[in-house]
Amino acid sequence: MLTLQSKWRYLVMILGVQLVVMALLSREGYHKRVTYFFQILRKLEASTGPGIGGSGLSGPSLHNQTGRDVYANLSLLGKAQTTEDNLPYCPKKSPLVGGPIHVTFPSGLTLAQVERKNPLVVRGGRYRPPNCEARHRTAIIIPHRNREHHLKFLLYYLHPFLQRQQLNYGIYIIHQEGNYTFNRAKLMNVGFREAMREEEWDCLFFHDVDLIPEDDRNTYICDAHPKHAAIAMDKFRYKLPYKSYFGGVSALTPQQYLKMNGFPNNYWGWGGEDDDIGVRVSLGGMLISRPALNVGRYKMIKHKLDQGNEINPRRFNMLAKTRHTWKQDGMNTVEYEIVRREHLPLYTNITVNIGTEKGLTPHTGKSQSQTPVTEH
Ligand code: BGN
Repeated sequence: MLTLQSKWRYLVMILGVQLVVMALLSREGYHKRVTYFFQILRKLEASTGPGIGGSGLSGPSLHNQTGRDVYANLSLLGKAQTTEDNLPYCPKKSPLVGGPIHVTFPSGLTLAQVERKNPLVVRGGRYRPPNCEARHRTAIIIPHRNREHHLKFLLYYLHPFLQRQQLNYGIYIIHQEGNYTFNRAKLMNVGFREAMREEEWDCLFFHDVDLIPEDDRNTYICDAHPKHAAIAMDKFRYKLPYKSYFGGVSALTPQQYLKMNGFPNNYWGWGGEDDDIGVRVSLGGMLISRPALNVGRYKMIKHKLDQGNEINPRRFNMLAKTRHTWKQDGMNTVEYEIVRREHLPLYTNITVNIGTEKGLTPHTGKSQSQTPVTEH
């Protein structure tokens, strides 16, 4: 039952919308009127929670000046075929890919809603196109700790984006156990090893949890050289902050990754590890490939510097030594202990003890422990 007060609020809201629409009808062209109307509805939706599967406002037909809804075109995918054999290859250029995507962060989004929006995603966050054989197998590696809120949004946007690109893909969350200083690059090394154990991925996307791609044409496949994908972030006014920047989202084939001995293991805390990775690309004899500036666009979910990821004061010294250290520190020396591996509906969750600067410490969790995985 609605209270008298909420009935009034509802009535005032309806009247308000009608008044605005009438005002616009009298002074604008048809297209603008419709666009404004949807913008108003979307604002209302944002203030009352997302309309996923409910109001239909986020449904496939929604377009506006800043891009279309990220779930547009997904209904064109059809149902999974019963026989998987003899499927034709997917076209080189996916017919489902559009252009800019409209990215907002509505409050009230739940993982259950994201699951409902992605019925073709299977256990572990895996997907393959139902009607054609994918030309590319891409693993997404996401280092993580205490960012569940961001993860939810990333999954909401990433799943349909990758499906429209007709990829065979899997999403891996590499969760750092414990409270010791965060180590983004080492978590990426863990992700590389663990994802490659499961499947012969031909491309790995190393992806920050707070970056949402804003254009469908930013294809999540690898290039002839390591790719830096996040070249135009809103926080840097959609430009590269500096020429050698390699942070946010990057993509390498397993061969490229191993050629540069993976990523460094010894950058604890914020900063510098992405620059080190950029230097490794050239030390490995490779170049940086980048998408067009109007395509490699990302929106960053705003947040404060995390606790446990304080700025690393040693990063300048370390960076100055990369050319002497890269062969002794990287994929060939990474040590860690898998604490838990869960194949959840929207992603594979790998919880890992990566230790501290001083090496591996026994983890404190009660769950099954495994022999530390050491790569030499
Ligand atoms: C740089 C950081 C990067 C960070 C970018 C963007 C360093 C090393 C000293 C030169 N690099 O300055 O890690 O991704 O800013 O925020 O701090």
